[in-house]
Parts: sequence; structure tokens; C-alpha cells
Amino acid sequence: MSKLHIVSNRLPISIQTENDNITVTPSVGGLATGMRSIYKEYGGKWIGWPGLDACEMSTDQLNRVDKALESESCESVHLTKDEINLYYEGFSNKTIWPLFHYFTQHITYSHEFWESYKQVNQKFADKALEVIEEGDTIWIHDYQLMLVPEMIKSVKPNVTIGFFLHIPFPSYEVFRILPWRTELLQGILGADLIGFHTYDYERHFFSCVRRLFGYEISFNQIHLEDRIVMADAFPMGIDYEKFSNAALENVQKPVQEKSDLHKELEKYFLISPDRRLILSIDRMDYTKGIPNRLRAFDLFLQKHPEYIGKVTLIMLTVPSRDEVDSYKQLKSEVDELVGKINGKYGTINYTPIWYFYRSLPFNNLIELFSSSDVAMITPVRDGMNLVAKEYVASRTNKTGVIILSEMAGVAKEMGEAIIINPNNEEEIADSIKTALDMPLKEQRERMTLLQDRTKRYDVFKWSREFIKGLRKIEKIQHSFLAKKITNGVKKELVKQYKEAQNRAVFLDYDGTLSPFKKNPQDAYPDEELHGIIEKLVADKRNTVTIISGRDRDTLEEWFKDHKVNLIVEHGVWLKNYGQEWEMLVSVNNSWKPEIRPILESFVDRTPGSFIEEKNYSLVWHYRKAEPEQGELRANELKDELHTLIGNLNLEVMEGNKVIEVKSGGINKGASAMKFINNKSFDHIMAIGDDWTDEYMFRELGDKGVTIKVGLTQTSANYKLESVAAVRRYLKDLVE
Ligand code: GDG
Repeated sequence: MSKLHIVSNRLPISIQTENDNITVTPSVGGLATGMRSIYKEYGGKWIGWPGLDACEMSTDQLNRVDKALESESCESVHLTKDEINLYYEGFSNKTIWPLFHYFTQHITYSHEFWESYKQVNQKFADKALEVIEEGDTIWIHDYQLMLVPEMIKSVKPNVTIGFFLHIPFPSYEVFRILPWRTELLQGILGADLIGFHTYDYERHFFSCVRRLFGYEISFNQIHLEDRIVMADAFPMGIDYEKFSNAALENVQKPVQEKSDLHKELEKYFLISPDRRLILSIDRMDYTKGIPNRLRAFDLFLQKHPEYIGKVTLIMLTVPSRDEVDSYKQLKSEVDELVGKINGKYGTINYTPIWYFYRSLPFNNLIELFSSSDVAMITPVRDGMNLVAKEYVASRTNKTGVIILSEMAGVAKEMGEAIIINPNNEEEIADSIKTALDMPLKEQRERMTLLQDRTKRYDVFKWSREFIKGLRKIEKIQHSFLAKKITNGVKKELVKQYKEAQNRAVFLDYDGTLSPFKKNPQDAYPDEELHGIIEKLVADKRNTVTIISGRDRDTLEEWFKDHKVNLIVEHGVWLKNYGQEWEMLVSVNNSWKPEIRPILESFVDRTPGSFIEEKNYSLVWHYRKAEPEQGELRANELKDELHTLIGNLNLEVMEGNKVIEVKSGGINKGASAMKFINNKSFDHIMAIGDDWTDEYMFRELGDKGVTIKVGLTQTSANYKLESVAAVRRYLKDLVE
């Protein structure tokens, strides 16, 4: 059975080294729990950094660490202090983290960081390549390892690769700031399935892929030259049962077994039973909106003095990246704000904010969740935010209210929370009042819905859904590749070709023989193409016809030195080699004055687009337009045209970044059939890339070797992935 492996920056374990003893303890974090059940079930390995500085350990110690990790099916990538500084603390946390969370003012642009990021990603990829076998599946996690998918795919194309990003994916306007934006995107696109927490991150990703690479995207599938990649939203869940069971146990625990923290909390409620607790838990990070939250709490007490002495904010803030300047500044700001508020409203018996700057054990976390009336989660940006889900799971009596930032991914799933804009302190202050005043009945109604949803889509379901996604993309890729010309198929086709004595060869031009250019006039044949055509026509057994939507003059000029026939304007005109142009279908142009103004209005409203006038058609080109606007306008234009064309006997054709309006009844298929009619070809071959060529493929059916360029659906019998592959194929025929 093929295996499933996990790759993440950190291994889900902690290592204690005491004298010569090395002990490995499995971690209990959300990702660790969700993934452990998966990779062990599939007999795979977890590849990552064990959290040690490799320079401080002897080779013998490192070997013993590796040995100890075997029991957890882990494979370590050992990193030196320098690598941690530059790749992890540097590029990951000082460049990508602020950029992807829209904190552009905190970004460090360092070439040294980038070089290290590449080198360490390669180290992870190399380790993975040692472990994985052909046909295995690998799931790579998060922003520290964005280059790894491509590094693996380029060496082992038959490994199915998943990539999940745990933080937001920013909009193109922010992503484009990064000097290494194309390399990062290219790296992620090495995966077959790319997962995000929300649809918004997914669409930002698509927008970046469109703008930076121009790849075609249909629904949630990206069409690379030789592969289909799928992206989707998989909102991460938590181990619901773990939290709800722990909370239940906590309620039922006898007094003597309760923790000191719990006893303190009970004392607090004993002194004044009407006291209310608000809880916040997060890492000390500028993305988490801690100062905003504090200022809003201050404003709340100022606006509602009746709550002074009655409401306490418990703020658990876990130290994080505390060597970094921006984090140091944040810590000072938070310390100062807490001091100010406590000084302003505090009394001997009342401290408005209980501030913990440390991490607490799991059971304390549960006690805090269980005892707090309100959870205040106000990040300015947050990929998901699992604390919100953990609070929900811990509310055994189904009460409690969540104040939740709309900027956290989790807000998409928690319509029952009080949703706030974290930059609107007035609104947050008011929401505290609303939360504290919310009737119990309403709290229960909301909490029941939140619990049902959080329980249903837990971390196990999340990982299973992702794996389902991987299987789905494998199937899709398989079906797209079904008609692909493999080496074996090629051999057979070359044999058929060689055996034939009288061949008709139909070749579309743009996207088939020559790649698309921003300006159509720049796509003239290069030397390689001239060479291929020369060899094709040199064989007396070949009748070669270029069959294209282009105009007469251009193709006549470009192919004047070759003994080829030309069928142009989608089949209106034919020029047998050495003869004059003849019309294959009779058409008129009386419709043009009616349609041209419509296209002109689209040119005016779509910068970069333009009109090409052919003898019997008008074409609106939008390749140079801003991609999303281009797509949008193309749909609008099609709509508008469809209401008109019926009466005028016109056809609207959608090509690659073009909309073409032409007289009805013209198509490449009919013209190709006319051309071969009454001639005795014993081998017919047709190659083309877009749906105008599908007419030709359908007409020829099984009578010819029909080849579609690209991997999308087709009625052709075969597929080649790109212009380069077409050229290779033609060379194989003639050489
Ligand atoms: C990234 C993304 C995304 C916190 N304090 C203590 C403690 N915690 C636990 C919480 C929770 C976890 O840490 C924090 O998870 P978050 O999701 O809130 O945030 P990040 O660490 O920033 O994680 C985030 C996540 O990845 C998953 O994809 O949701 O958006 O930024 O589980 O309970 N645990 C213990 N003591 C503490 O003091 N034991």
C-alpha cells in the first residue's frame, strides 16, 4: 500500500537530553493530534526539525536522537543555529509572516534570509526524497516550507503532494511586494492539492497565480503546462472530544483535586458571585490585536462604570519570538497598557486585568475556558484561530459568548459569535456590553449551534477531507492524462506515420506551433519552427496545411518560403500552395457596423484590450488586460452578444483570451473536410489547441490522428501538453 508522509518545520515531539539520556515526548498540539492519527494509519513518516541546535551536539548524540525518534516514526532534519536564525527566525518569521498578515511595515527584505530559506527548504526536500517512494503521498505544512513541493515534484513527479497553509494568503496587492514572489508561488505549485483555511485565501492565491503566471483557472483547478493542480478551502478543526471531556472532568473533580488556579477562581466568585470573567488567550504577536483589545476594554469601563469592580479580563499571553524588535516593542506597549488600566480602575479588592505572560498547562487552560463568561478574540489578522473553537468545545453547560474579529479565518464558521472589526475599538467596547447582557437562553441557542458545527468538523474530519481531496485530484489528473501521448503511444503513432504513403497534416498555429504572445504580431515563426516545417514539407508524401483563425496576409507572409497550404479565418479562405486564395464558404459582412461599436465600448472600459478586424470576423483580444477584469468583461461581452447574434446569423467563439464574432456556418472542421474531399489520403493528422479546433477533431473522428494541445476535455484522440511537446512530436515524425 502506498504510504502517506507528513513534512512540517517542527516534529510533533519534544526531546529532553540529560547527560547521556535522550527521551522523546510526543506533543499534544492540534496539528500533532490530527496528523498523528493519519500518518501512522498510513504507515508513513513525519519529517521535520526536532528542535535542537545541531552544532551543539556530537554526531553520536544526533544519531541517538534519530534512533529515539524512530519509535515515533519521525525522521529528523537537523538544523544549525545559523540556519534557524536565517531561515526560520529570518525569512519565515521576519519576511513571510508579516507580509502574509498584511504588516508590511515589519517586513525585513534580506537576500541572506532568502538564500538560507532556499537552502533549508532543499534540506527538507532531500530528507523527504530519501524517505518517500514512487506512488506515495506527502503532505507538507505551512509557510516555512513553501518551496518544498516543487523541489520534490521535480525529482519524483509520481508522488502526490499536498500543501496546507496555516496562515492567511494575502491579496495580490500585498503579495506582489515580495521580491521573491514568483519563486514562492512556483514552489507551492509543485503540489497537486493546495489547502487554505478559507475561500478568501484561496481566491487571493488564484489571483496571484493568474497575474504572475497567466495560467488558466477553471473552477478550483489550475491548468499548468503539464499538470492540473487543485486548490480548496479546508477549515482546520480541533480535537473536540479532548476539550469537551477535559471540561466535563474538570466540573466533576472533587475540591481537593482542583488546581491552585481553579481554587483562586472559585475564591473570586465566592467573594462576589455576580462577578464576570472575560478571557483572551494568544501568543504575544502583533497580529493578535492585543493592544486594540486592551484599549477597547478601557473604553468599555469608561463608558460603563457600573461594571468597574465586577468584570475582570484574564489575559493569557504566551511569549513568542521575544528577541525580535517588533515583538519587544509590542510587549512594552502591552505591559504599559495593562499597567495603565489596572492603575486607573483597580482597587485593593479589584484588579481589572489579570495578565499572565507565560504559558500554562492544559488543565489550567480548560479551567479558564470553563470559568469565563466571554471569550474575546480580536486578532487584526489570523489564519484560523483555534482558541475560539477550543472555548466552544469546553463550554459544557452551553453558555458563554464569543466576541470575534472578522479578520480571523474562524469567523467564517462562527456566525453565532459577536463579530467585530478589530480596528473599531468603540464597536468592541459595545460588544463587551452586549456579551455580558446576553440572556442565557440566547447564549445557549448560539452555543448549541457553534458546538454542533465545531464537533462535526473536527481535526480528524479536517485531515480526512484533505486526504479525500488528494485522492480526487489524483483521479482528475489521471483522467486528464488518459489521452496523453506517452513514449509507448508515440512509438506506435510514429510507426503508423512512417507506413503511410499519402498524408494530410493539419496544423493550427497559435498555441499549437507557436506560444501565445501578448501582442499577436510577435508570435511569428522562430528558427526552430521554420526548420520543422521545412522537414515536414520536404517529404513528398506530406500535404501540410496551416489551419488558423488568423488573417490571410499574416500567414501568407510568415509561410511564404514553405510549400504549405493555408486555411485561414477559421475556414473562410483556402490557398493551395502556388495558387490564388479561394473562398470555401460564402459570407457577408453587413453585420460588422452593428457589432463593432459594442466591441469598442468594451475596449474603452477594459484597458489593455483591443479589436482585431479580419475579413469576415471581428475579434476582441484581452490577453494584455488585467486578468480578472478581462475574464469578467469577456463574460459580459458574451452575454451581450448572445442576445444579438440570433437575428444576424453570427457565431461567437471563445478562444484563448479572445472573443471572436464571425458569420455563422464557418468552421475549421467543415473546411478541412472540403479540403480532403475526393483526395486519397491514407493518413490524416490534425493538431490544435482550442475549441475552434474541436470542430476539426469531431469531423475527423476516428478517421484521423487528432491531437489536442493542453490537458482539458477534448474530442481529439490524443493530448500533448504544450507547444514544446508538439514540436518534439513533429521532430520525432520527421527525423
Ligand atoms: C497558526 C495560525 C491557525 C495557547 N496558549 C497556551 C496554549 N495555547 C494553544 C491554544 C491553541 C494554540 O496554542 C494557538 O493556536 P492558534 O490557532 O490560536 O494560533 P497560532 O499559534 O498563531 O497558529 C492560526 C493555526 O496555525 C492552525 O492552523 O489557527 O491562525 O496563526 O491550540 O490552545 N496551550 C497551552 N498553554 C498555553 O498557555 N497548553
